[in-house]
Amino acid sequence: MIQSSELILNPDGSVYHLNLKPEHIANDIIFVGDQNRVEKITQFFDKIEFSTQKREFKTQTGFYKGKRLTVMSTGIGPDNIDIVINELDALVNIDLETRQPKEELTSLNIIRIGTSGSLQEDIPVDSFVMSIFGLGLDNMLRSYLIDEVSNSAIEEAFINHTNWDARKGKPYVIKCSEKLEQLIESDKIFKGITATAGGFYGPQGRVLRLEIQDSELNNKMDNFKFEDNRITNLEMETSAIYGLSALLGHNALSLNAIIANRASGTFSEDPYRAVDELIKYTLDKLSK
Ligand code: R1P
Repeated sequence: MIQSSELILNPDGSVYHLNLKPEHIANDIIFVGDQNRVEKITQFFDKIEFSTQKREFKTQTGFYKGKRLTVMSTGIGPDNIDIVINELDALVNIDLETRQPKEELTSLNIIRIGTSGSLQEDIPVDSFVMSIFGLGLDNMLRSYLIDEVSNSAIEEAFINHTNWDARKGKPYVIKCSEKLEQLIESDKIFKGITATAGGFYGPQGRVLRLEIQDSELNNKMDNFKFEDNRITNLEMETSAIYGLSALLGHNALSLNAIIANRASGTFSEDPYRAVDELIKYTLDKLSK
């Protein structure tokens, strides 16, 4: 039995941070970072059957063209993803009454619709990127036993290429769900490795008033190649989503609207439009 200090439930039986009970979520779940983006998606729904919010975790479940979908904001960063995916998994794979893992497990389909900065000059602002791999620079996943799901060949190549300082922890690499990749891909979406940082400024090479440990890291990432894969973009959730999903048996895919190009120093003139386009594109593919 999982103790009440380990799997915390609210007085109404919902999971602690997400405020959700099992009947509140669909099998197909869209993650967004920003809580205001939830309604940008559900405005297109035929019907919304459930809404809740606690802290940055806002959830709405409803139907889009007859398909039941949940849209949920995760807030910013891999630490939040640890909360979101563990609690979602508990909703489907742990009996909350007996506090025992279920014998028959459910696989959720998780799709992130995020925003991100491109590292490649030829991946312009307002384009879309699908993350074939998540490259975690954040360490969160290293609290789990990840050897069976991580790609050590890409990890070692990246560590050597960047002369990575081991004091920052060991980067990890996890693949997306091939099933979701096939469902969503098209020739208008760039594909590549998405690097996930544990912060927005120093961890992504931004210098305001603090010197950073490796000022060349973004350039080194930008010219890293492993077979046909290059690092396309940098954000703060993908590798954590891929890692926990792979460990728990869920399918995950991360899509990002590119709103900044770090190589050319440009920022989208209308980042909301880029995100809206990605939302429409994804809903259309999911409802087919
Ligand atoms: C930083 O501004 C946030 O924006 C990006 C990053 O991953 C980070 O969460 O994604 P979202 O727009 O989905 O939050």
